[in-house]
Amino acid sequence: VRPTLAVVGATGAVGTVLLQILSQHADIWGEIRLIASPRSAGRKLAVRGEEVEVLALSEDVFEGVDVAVFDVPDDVSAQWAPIAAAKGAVVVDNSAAFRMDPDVPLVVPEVNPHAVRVRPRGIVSVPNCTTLSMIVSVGALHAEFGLRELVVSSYQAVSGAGLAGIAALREQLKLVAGTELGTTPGDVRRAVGDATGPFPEPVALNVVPWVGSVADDGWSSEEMKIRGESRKILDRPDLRVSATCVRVPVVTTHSLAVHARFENEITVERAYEILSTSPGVVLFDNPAAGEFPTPADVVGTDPTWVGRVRRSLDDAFGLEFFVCGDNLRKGSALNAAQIAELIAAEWSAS
Ligand code: 2RA
Repeated sequence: VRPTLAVVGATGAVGTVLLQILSQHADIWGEIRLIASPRSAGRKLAVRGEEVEVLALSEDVFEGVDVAVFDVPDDVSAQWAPIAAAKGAVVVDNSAAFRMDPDVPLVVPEVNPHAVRVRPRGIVSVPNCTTLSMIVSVGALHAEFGLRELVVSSYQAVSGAGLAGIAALREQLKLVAGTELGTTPGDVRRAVGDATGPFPEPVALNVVPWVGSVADDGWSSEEMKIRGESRKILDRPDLRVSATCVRVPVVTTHSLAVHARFENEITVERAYEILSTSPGVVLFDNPAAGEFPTPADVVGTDPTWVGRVRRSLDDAFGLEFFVCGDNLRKGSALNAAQIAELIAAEWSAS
């Protein structure tokens, strides 16, 4: 018998992409059950070419579910993932609720697929979209050169903040379109008014050096996630990581400028070989021909795209590069689907 899959949060930004991915990947599932808040219950969504009615989240909906992918806010996952696990489902959780729990593996199938098998709580976490957008390429380079330190700056799309983030950028773009705004202090802010949506500042015609909530000593929660999650995924608890997270007026696809420092000396030639042969990575790097990844080209695709690869000028152990990854695909829904498929493969193997 094929395993039953539940998608919790089926109507959200990530849930929507997950249903598309499930419709495109090999059809390994028996029933696919769609679950959302009572507000969305009764809606019909297409998956695998069929209309499926959305059920309201309750204990009973997990009856008979083998794998449950959660794409819901942290507090909802914190409450409901253990309930689904107690009902016998393996939970694949996209929220931050369990990522740093030592009894919950944090899995990127291209980097640490073995970790999925040890899950004492019956929960497997999906890393944050910003970590995911770079870690496949970084993990491949780490396997060859031995990573010592990461210094990254992110350029994060508004869909990281869900459908509300997309709606806010679209509204703000209307408010500033065709104007001369962006030439005097505060003119964009006044035009946008209170239409900032989930962001602390206008994001149209702007960049905002703040993502997430306030953490200690001036850091943001998003920056702390990149550090903690990279350490856990790569199993390097002492890895040195500094991140600066920035929101930019892009709908979907996070980018990061990465400075990585390794134990072994770098050659760009070897880095190219690794990046061009690693699963889930596309090397697109010919600036003389105008070729480097940008979110506008990467959105809607599965891999992490890497360009601008060069050895650090003053450090033979350092590599600089730029990555773009669709934050709703590899950054969340795709990685979750890949984990769910790894777990489903245990079913057919047993
Ligand atoms: C963001 N990474 O882009 C966050 C979402 N988890 O807002």
